[in-house]
Amino acid sequence: MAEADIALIGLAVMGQNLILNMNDHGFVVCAFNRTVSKVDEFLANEAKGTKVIGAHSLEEMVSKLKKPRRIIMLVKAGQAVDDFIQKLVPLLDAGDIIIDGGNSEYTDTTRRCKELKAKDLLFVGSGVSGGEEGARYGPSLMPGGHKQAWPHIQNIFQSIAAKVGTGEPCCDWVGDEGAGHFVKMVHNGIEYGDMQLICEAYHLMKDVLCLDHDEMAKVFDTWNKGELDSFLIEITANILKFYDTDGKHLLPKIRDSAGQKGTGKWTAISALEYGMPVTLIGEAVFARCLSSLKDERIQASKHLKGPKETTFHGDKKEFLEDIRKALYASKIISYTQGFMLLRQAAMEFGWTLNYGGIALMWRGGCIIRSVFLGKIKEAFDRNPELQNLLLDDFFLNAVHNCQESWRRVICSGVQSGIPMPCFTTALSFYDGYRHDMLPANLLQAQRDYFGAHTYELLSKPGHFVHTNWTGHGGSVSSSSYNA
Ligand code: NBP
Repeated sequence: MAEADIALIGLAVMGQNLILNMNDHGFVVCAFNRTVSKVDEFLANEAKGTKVIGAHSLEEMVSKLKKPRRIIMLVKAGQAVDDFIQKLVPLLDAGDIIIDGGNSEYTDTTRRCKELKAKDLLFVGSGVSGGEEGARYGPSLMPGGHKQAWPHIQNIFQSIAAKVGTGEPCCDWVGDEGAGHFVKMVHNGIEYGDMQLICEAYHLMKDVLCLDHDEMAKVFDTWNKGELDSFLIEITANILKFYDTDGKHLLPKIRDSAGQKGTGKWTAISALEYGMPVTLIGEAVFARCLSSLKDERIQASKHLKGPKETTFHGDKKEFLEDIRKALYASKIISYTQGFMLLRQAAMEFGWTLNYGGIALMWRGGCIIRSVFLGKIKEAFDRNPELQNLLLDDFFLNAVHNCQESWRRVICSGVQSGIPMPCFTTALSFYDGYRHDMLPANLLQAQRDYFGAHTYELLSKPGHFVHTNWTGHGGSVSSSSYNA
């Protein structure tokens, strides 16, 4: 009997929690998993006493679904998604909907949209953020793909999503093809940036100001009451005050070698591919790479010297406020760059993205949730055509207000030999973006000098000329040679 509103394939941590979340909101979910024994285990344990039903084959699962059938997969990204799609296609009817809620690459989602459109099936690739807790009690959901599917899944998605403000759901339709997964990818990249910025602030507090862990925890707790109010600042305070079973702080015992699963790297690769200067996320990825060279760094630390004088002589309280402002300004730059990448991708792929809506989707439920994202939403509400976040009055004033502190922190940190890849790249981006004239005139001249690549004159943009700089090279220009 067709009794289930939706089926979910993939009974690992995300899938199970999302099912229970949907159940809480009154939807009947049919659960399925590749290893079928997990279906019965789930029904007998976590889902006991709920309306969740199970299936022991895909055929049984499909037969239990109301039409149009809605099937969401939360399985390992990659081949597993294609394998399930291939098995589902012959069992479904035109207009049925397959949703991939895993961390798939947006290019795969775009490909799957095309493949399934040819079979008259609807496909949605949805970013799901917030981890286990989010999946259970309200994730941030970023669906994209075939828009005809949206009216059939909107109620389920917006019911189970996190809510902010007066109950606005952190879920809205993102755009065509792989737009949902692209936005999720950029979210993860921004997460890398936010985390690295906090780490740089921690490094400065620890090694320049020589604060102990409890003092630092207090600082982060205070910061969490102001404009930096966010999940990541909150958990940083909690981590700093966490004691191990031996009565000592746990944090200094943790090996300083960062892991990564790839979504930050994908964001940086996309930025390079579409020519957007998303420098902060790139630096955050490289900072993790550098941290992972732990053994090499231990060797290097025995040979490579830093500055002799690292003690801080100024006013600690004032410097802490400078660090807070440097973090805030750098964060503004990171989100500015992230939205620049989204805008560029939208142009490349012909997507219509709702930037304010995206900020709202990230406002709650996910790892980068923050009060700050509400300000971004307001900026795009004020001007949906806003070309760059830095040009919104609120953010422009915020950066102006932080600027002197930001520069002071970077000077002091550099003089003390503290690595601050994200603080510094953010300031370099800011200084680059605000210059109407950059030294790229020299760069163009160099390119033309050695490779006859041509250049434009300021007085004649769009008109490319070549100069015979040496008197030997002739006047033929290059159109294909790229060095
Ligand atoms: P996993 O990413 O660990 O995937 C486990 C599920 O994938 C199980 O149902 C497993 O079936 C199935 N699976 C695997 Br593994 N290989 C398969 C294959 N070749 N064919 C069919 N099924 C296969 O689970 P998760 O951590 O719950 O994450 C689910 C998705 O959500 C992933 O794409 C993940 O990246 C994404 N995500 C995770 C988080 C998080 O915090 N964990 C957050 C946001 C998004 P089995 O039981 O038979 O092995």
